[in-house]
Amino acid sequence: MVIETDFSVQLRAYELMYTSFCMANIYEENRSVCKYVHANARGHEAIQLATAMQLLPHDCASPYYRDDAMLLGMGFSPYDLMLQLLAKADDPFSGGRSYYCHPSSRDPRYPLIPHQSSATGMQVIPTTGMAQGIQYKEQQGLLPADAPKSVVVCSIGDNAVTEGEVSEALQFAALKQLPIIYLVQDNDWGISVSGAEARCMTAYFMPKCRC
Ligand SMILES: Cc1ncc(C[n+]2csc(CCOP(=O)(O)OP(=O)(O)O)c2C)c(N)n1
Ligand SMILES: [Mg+2]
Repeated sequence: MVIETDFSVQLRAYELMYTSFCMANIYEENRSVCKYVHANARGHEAIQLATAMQLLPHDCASPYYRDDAMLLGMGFSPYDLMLQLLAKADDPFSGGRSYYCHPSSRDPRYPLIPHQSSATGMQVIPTTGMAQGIQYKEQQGLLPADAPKSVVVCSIGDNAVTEGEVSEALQFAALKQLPIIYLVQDNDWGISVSGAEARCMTAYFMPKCRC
């Protein structure tokens, strides 16, 4: 019996987890240089990399404001990310005009990333719209016959999920069965709001299974 021993994917993931960890430490040690508000993937590295390493250039993604490990997993370099941190003109996302980890990209080497706002939850409706656009093109036969299927990933935190517009987007995506994955990173906190406070209501409902 031959046992597969190709650990290249795991090694790459581990390398990127460690890179992300080191970047967070460097930022912390250089607070006087990294003056602006910035968040990082600390504690969230594994889920972000597991997601990013599945994405292909014809997919779309809205990374959350702490998803720098996800950006590393897509193929962006630490240098690329730090250009935005330090508001440099060569920043590949916004030419130094946005906060750290607020990506936007039409670079054909990576998934398509729409502009990311600092207002949490605001990414959800536009990103759901991208999935609707993909579905529309498929249904209308507007894509080449051999075009690969695209998926959209919308990343968000447990607290931003409580925002009203997020409910609207989830409802619409379920109704239309859109090709979108909502990745909720649940760390039980939204700055100072605990999970117990944010999720105090019990008015859940079970949607009918459409499978
Ligand atoms: C609309 C809006 N309200 C408040 C804020 C301030 N804010 C920034 S991050 C954050 C917490 C978000 O919590 P969560 O979605 O759980 O993300 P986490 O930081 O825990 O990953 C808040 C309230 C904001 N950026 N936008
Ligand atoms: Mg949270």
